Amino acid sequence: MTNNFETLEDFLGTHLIYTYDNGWEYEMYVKNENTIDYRIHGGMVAGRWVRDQEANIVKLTEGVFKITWTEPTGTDVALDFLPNKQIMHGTIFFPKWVEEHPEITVTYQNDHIDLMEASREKYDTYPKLVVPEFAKISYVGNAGQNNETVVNVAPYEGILEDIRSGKFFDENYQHSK
Ligand code: FER
Repeated sequence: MTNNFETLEDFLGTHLIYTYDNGWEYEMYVKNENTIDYRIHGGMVAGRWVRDQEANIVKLTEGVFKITWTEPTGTDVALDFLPNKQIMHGTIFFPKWVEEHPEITVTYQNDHIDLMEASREKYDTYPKLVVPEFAKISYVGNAGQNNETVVNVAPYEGILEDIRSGKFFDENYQHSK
């Protein structure tokens, strides 16, 4: 794995897989300076995947990067990545309704934005479920910015093994559906 991240430019275009200490497994693609794509592979909302989520992405200091955003579901997320050390820390702030009805959010969210916004009005927000966890980064790939093929299929059994073993992407970091 690469361990020479310094500037924000180094971090943009990076594709990461990590496992939180509570066992939840996530995949993040830092698409460009204000956009992320991701898939969720384990945990409360495993199976959920999202493209083109707007996010705030900054360098805190050399090799340390922070990504923060709020979801159409009302879930808020704050993530700190130390890719040179293969660790990150994330805090997820779930509204009460996602904890009670996680299955509503387990989908390709982009096709169901209206349902997410309706659900966050219909169900309870409070008390929120706060999940702060460290994670170990198991994969770092240099996908380049605005690569539309990194997150272009739903998560399936074995996809992370396919990615980590090098089967998923071709030599130009392209995945054909
Ligand atoms: C992460 C933690 C939470 C992450 C995404 C989320 C891609 C999103 C949670 C949600 O939308 O419910 O590390 O990385």
